[in-house]
Amino acid sequence: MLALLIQDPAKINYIEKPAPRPEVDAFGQLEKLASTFHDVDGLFYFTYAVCIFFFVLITGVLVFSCVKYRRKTFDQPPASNTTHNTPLEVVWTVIPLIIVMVMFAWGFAGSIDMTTVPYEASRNAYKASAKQWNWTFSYPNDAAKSYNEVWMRVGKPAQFTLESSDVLHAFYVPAMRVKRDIIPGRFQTVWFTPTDIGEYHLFCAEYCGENHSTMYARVHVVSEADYLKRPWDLWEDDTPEKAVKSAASLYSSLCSTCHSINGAVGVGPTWKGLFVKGPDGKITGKQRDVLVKGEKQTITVDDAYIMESVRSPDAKRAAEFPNGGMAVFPPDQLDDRRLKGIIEFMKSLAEK
Ligand code: HEC
Ligand SMILES: [Cu+2]
Repeated sequence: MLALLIQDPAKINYIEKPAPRPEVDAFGQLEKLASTFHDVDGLFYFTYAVCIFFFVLITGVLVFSCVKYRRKTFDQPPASNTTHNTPLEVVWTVIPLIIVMVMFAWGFAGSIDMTTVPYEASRNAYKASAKQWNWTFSYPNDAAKSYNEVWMRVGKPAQFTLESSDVLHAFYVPAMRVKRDIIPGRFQTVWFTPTDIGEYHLFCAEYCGENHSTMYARVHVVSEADYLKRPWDLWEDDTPEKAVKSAASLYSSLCSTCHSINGAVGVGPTWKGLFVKGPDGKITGKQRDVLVKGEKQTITVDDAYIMESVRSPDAKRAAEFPNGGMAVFPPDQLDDRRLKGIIEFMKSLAEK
């Protein structure tokens, strides 16, 4: 697993195994529906059929007329002097109007459905926090968190409260037919009932900066029995070695978009060489220039400095990054236990 990280840690959001290829529906146009929102598919195919029908009709008449009524000689008189045909004009205005009104009513009903959270879903409420460039999920009636992965019970309506701590993002799970913009400073909600056990894609569907394309998460829909095993809680009963491993995967979910571990400078400083191993095997922090309110100081990297860099990054900025840009992680997004795990992971990178 670490080998994978070392290959290209700066760019790739660590993914343990490749994402499953989505199954498609009978017409091969949409991901196979895995929620109760059938309406979306009905409306999509209706619109699609209408478009194809009129495309063929209009282009057909156009091509036919171009060929049949083309000018064959220079002095040929016009084929027709007709300028108006009121009945025909009424027909081609009223028929499209009716079709568009059907689409509107269908779509409006669907959008009301999607934004009116039923009581049962509101009792099974998740939170999805988006930030550049990762997702943090909290579980219904549970203090647990997971990153870039979320587990849900099959057949149980669920609500997601969406929030962003930086810029616009969008919550998009194609197989569930839900998509909702996430607006900083506002809570948005979506709900859906997953109907099939499986693994589904969750994308950020609003361009949100350099690593938008890696802002991807997975939705695991599992049985009640599997859910009760709390598959998201990697950190329960961890040994120190396992904690470093879990921290490595946290690193790739939360930090790798900006921090490399191979020396490459990214959006933020590399973690390589933050800690060094002395000849006696003792691990110590390196000397580092920081800016405190714009004043340069030299400090020794230690646990407290790392904690501070994550909780209030602007207190001491790495001197090469005078403009900051570190993502703040308050304790409700990354608790002390996990943060300490990440510090152990940083120390595990120390070389002689
Ligand atoms: C959006 C990009 C971004 C993300 C994501 C990010 N950081 Fe940073 N980080 C920065 C930048 C930029 C700096 C340099 C400015 C500063 O020191 O405030 C920085 C600085 C740091 C420093 C100080 C490093 C040094 O060399 O002194 C630490 C420690 C740190 N980040 C830890 C983390 C951890 C842990 C995570 C993941 C939980 C994380 N960062 C996620 C951008 C990011
Ligand atoms: Cu995005």
